[in-house]
Amino acid sequence: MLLRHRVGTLLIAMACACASMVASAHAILVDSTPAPNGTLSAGHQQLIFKYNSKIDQHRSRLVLVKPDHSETVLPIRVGSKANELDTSADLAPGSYTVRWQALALDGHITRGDVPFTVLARQ
Ligand SMILES: [Cu+2]
Repeated sequence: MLLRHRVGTLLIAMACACASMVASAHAILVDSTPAPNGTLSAGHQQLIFKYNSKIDQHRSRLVLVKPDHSETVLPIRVGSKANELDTSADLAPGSYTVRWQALALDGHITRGDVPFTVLARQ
């Protein structure tokens, strides 16, 4: 009777630990270049999106929304850090957004927008 009770308690404790591990494996954007609402100079620029966990770079997506609202899928650089989506783009002055979609290793997809402004080179 006592043993059965202990096993039950142990299983509940393991389930909780597992659930919190899954929750923390979601890909959350922790840093980016450009920063949200930040600026970049016009020209060929590296764009870097850094997450709190490893992500599947082959099944994640970066879409650049240009000042005219047209959308371009940006090629994600293979071989970058496992917790980053890296790309580059030729940028003219104007208002842009990168629409990111990241697949974490737990199979969950998170999405977000990083709006930024490209300024003419001084
Ligand atoms: Cu998840």
